[in-house]
Amino acid sequence: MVKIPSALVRVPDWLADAVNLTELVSGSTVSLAVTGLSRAGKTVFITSLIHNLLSALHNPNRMPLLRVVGEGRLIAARLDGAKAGLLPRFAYLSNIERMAGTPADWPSRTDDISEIGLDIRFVPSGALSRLIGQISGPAATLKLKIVDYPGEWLLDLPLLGQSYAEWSRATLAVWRRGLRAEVAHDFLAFLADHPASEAGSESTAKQAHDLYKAALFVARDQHGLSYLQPGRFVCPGALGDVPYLWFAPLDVADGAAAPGTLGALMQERFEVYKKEVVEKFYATYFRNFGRQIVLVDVLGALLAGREAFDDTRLATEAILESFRYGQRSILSTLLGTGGVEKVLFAATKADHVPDMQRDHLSALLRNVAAVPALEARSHDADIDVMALAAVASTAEDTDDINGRRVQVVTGRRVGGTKREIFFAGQVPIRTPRPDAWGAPFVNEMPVFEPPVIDPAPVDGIPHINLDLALEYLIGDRLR
Ligand SMILES: Nc1nc2c(ncn2[C@@H]2O[C@H](COP(=O)(O)OP(=O)(O)O)[C@@H](O)[C@H]2O)c(=O)[nH]1
Ligand SMILES: [Mg+2]
Repeated sequence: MVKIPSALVRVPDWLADAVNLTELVSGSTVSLAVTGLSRAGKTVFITSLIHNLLSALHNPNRMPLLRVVGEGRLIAARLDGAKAGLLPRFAYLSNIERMAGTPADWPSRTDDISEIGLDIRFVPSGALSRLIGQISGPAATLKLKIVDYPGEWLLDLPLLGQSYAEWSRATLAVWRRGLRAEVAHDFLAFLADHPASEAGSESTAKQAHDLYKAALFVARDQHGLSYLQPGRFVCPGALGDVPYLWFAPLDVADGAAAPGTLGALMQERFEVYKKEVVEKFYATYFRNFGRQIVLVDVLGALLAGREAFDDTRLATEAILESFRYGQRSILSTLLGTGGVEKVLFAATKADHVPDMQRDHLSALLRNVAAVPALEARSHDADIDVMALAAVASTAEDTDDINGRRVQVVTGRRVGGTKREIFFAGQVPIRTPRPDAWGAPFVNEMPVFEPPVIDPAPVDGIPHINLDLALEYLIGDRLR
């Protein structure tokens, strides 16, 4: 068990004294939601973000581009106490223990929403006179609420605008093509034997649901596919195994299915799912997440090959829809006066490519998400794109490959004994053309172990652009 000191951070004495005399608690709060498809790096991102903020007073050199740190205005950062929160608490302490442990490892897999709060005390920028290094006004406290939720849930937004027949048609069209048709073989065969017009029995519906869900999991876990609907079938969260979840797409005609049929049962469940799950998520949670970061493992998708990459592109486009509400009346109605002010799309795990390739990675994500086309729309959230690594696990090096000197990264695999070279090839700045895919140079991203980490919040964790991302997301609230 790692001991974390209770006095997490120490304030320079002159600053503490000055602040105590004049402090006003402003009570300002900002919600930062961290999302992305499974394995994109949400848990690691939040753990590193918290650890680096808690450590920033001791080691400001980790986060210089977060201006409150770079300008020396941070007074204290601490985790808020246990509360009667509505959401499970994000497991920061056990995650950091794992990453700082011997042997070092990554946090275990999670697939539900969770939350954690951080109080950041700082000197507002106008209140610090740089010349004399004194505070001339009250300090402020920003309550940062960080929420981790599965990006898969955002893939359900399009369902709200679709009838069961429309959704079924669109979904089955996707599942009857290419690799997916093989993956869904058993489900598709079951559909052939059970038309929507047969009597709606509980066991047939459940069987169809189970077969469909099994196909979703095989597509995700064995083929790296990610455009998988409905999102709660793969990431149920705390929903439990409730009957309204037991549906699946069927070949149905438009309009209401005849009462008592399998089609009618499925249709009814689909509508309950939309109301109880999708609408509630947007109206209860999403609307309060003013700032959001969407993590996308573009590099992993690129290395996994064309089919996985195309699927990541589809999923990313679908996720983006949740941040465009100018014209989307369904979303505007659900969000009311709430809504997202800023969203950052971040290409994660950028420590797997050398420095000079990282701009390519963000350009690729910009292209994949079609962000240039979005920037002109005034009603949308403010959107930006960057490449980052929440935990930099590699070092830069050069190597001779096919007689050419190339930049590579090196790291030690989890469980490995010696450092290895990793060269991902040239990262393209846009989606590769169909004929450009060929055989991938490597087809898997190595899992390098985290760097050496002090479990106490003093030194922080090496990262790439984590401070820049935070400055974009919440910097304005720390001025
Ligand atoms: N090298 C490196 N690996 C990362 C980083 N972020 C995530 N990973 C890897 O990706 C895996 C999944 O990350 P995790 O945060 O659990 O993803 P989540 O499902 O989105 O919460 C981790 O176990 C790590 O192996 C990073 O910044 N650098
Ligand atoms: Mg997670």
